[in-house]
Amino acid sequence: MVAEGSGNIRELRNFIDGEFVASDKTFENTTPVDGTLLSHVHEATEDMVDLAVAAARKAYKETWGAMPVEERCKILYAVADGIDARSDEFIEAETLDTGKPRSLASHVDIPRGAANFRVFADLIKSVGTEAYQQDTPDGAGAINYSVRQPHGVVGVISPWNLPLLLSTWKLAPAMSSGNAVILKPSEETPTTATMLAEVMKEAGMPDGAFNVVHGFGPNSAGEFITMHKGIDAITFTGETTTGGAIMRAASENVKALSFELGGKNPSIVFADADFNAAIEGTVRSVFANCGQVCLCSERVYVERPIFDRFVSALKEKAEAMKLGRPEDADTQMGPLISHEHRDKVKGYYDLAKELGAKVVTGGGIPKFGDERDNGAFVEPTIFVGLEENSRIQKEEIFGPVCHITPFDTEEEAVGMANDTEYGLASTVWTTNLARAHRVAQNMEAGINWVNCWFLRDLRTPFGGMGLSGFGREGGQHALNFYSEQKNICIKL
Ligand code: NAD
Ligand code: 6OD
Repeated sequence: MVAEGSGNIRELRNFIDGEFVASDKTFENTTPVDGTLLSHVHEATEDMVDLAVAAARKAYKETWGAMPVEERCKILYAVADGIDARSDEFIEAETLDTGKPRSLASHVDIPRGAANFRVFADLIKSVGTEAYQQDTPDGAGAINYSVRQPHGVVGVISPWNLPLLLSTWKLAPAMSSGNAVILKPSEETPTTATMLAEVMKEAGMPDGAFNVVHGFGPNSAGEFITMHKGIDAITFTGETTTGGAIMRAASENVKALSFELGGKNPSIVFADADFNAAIEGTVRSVFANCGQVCLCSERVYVERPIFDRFVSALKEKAEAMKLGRPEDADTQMGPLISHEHRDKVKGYYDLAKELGAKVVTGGGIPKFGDERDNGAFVEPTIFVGLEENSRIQKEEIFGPVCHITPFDTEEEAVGMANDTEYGLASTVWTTNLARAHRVAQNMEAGINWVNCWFLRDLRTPFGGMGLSGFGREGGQHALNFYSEQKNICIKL
């Protein structure tokens, strides 16, 4: 179990067919706050993934998939209640694994983990299907109606930035639809997935309906899932290049795929915007979770009359930002997820300087003079002065950084915002109603905010275009992915 282990070091085992399963091979999970060892994680072997798939298939056929919807929902509500009941433990685990501030985990990550189960349990009870009356040449007519059938066994591969939020965002609709699941959490953040297994067991989840296998991508649990003949669909959130590798692997057995990938999201600020709201919103959209939210704005476009004022106000906010340990109440930004990721982000900071960017603030690694210097902290950073075709404006950095570009016309701003191969999210700040609608509708992105950022209604379509992926999560869109819709045609 999660709490087992010597001293404070936990042993995180796989969860297969209702049991916690150890492996001979383990890897270390450390916190990016100061490098302290948190746990030994038991890496699943290919045989273990086989066992998980067999257990999931059995649960799909005999228990979970065969259960009346009401009964299934009762268990899912119990899972949500179980997360809430252990909320403090979940918050602590998520903050240690990721380094994110406690205030963020307690307001966003963990409550959303519970909410995801409630929302999809509610939805599956009321979702409908299509029906059509059809004329036929003999005049008797026909009726067509469709029914939903779960895929069977779904592989869920999730990232490290919002571990519980993003895995449950997939697990809840997949499971409420009647699928059995195999979750592979990120190797960087294995704890809350293991705790979720404990919650599932306590909530009365039938053995095999929910499984967790730990490990990495290539030649490990991730690849064993994507190559497995017994897995019917794969839902993945992560980097675009990983999505490409998964797509190639899954093509062998032609699996249904849902991909939420990277972004290079624009934010457009017009001179008529509520200035303070635009600044506060941009502070969040650039720096939240240390910039490690796929929806973060890395490209900010500001109308020229307010450009200088905007840049200096954002600089002031960035410089006032309190970097620190997750548990400190005044911490606004934690570290990046790992030293490896910090090398990548710092590499982009250095590249920006080489390309001639003006560093408005940041660009380096902070010095604390305490154990945080062993962590993966990086400075919140703002650049100006780069060309739109520079790598800094084209590639996802996934850190607390933006480049700000001035613009003179709406057309120019929309053109620059849409000049990307990604298409995940956009944000527009304006008080002109007609412009708000016009610009938002002209954005080449799946999720578009006006005068807000990351305001979520879980019924709405969520997903990206281009390199940001395909398929839509959220509400009925998710239920459509996690089930096959079969048509029945009845000749009257
Ligand atoms: P990642 O692609 O490195 O890893 C995601 C998961 O895939 C991990 O569990 C990893 O072990 C697994 N994996 C890696 N290689 C694999 C392979 N070959 N086969 C099977 N599984 C494999 O992503 P990350 O670094 O964890 O997350 C950050 C990225 O995720 C960013 O690019 C970010 O934009 C993106 N993201 C997108 C969304 C969205 O909704 N669009 C949400 C969050 C994060
Ligand atoms: O809020 C959500 O449902 C969601 N999928 C958020 C994704 C954030 C990306 O890092």
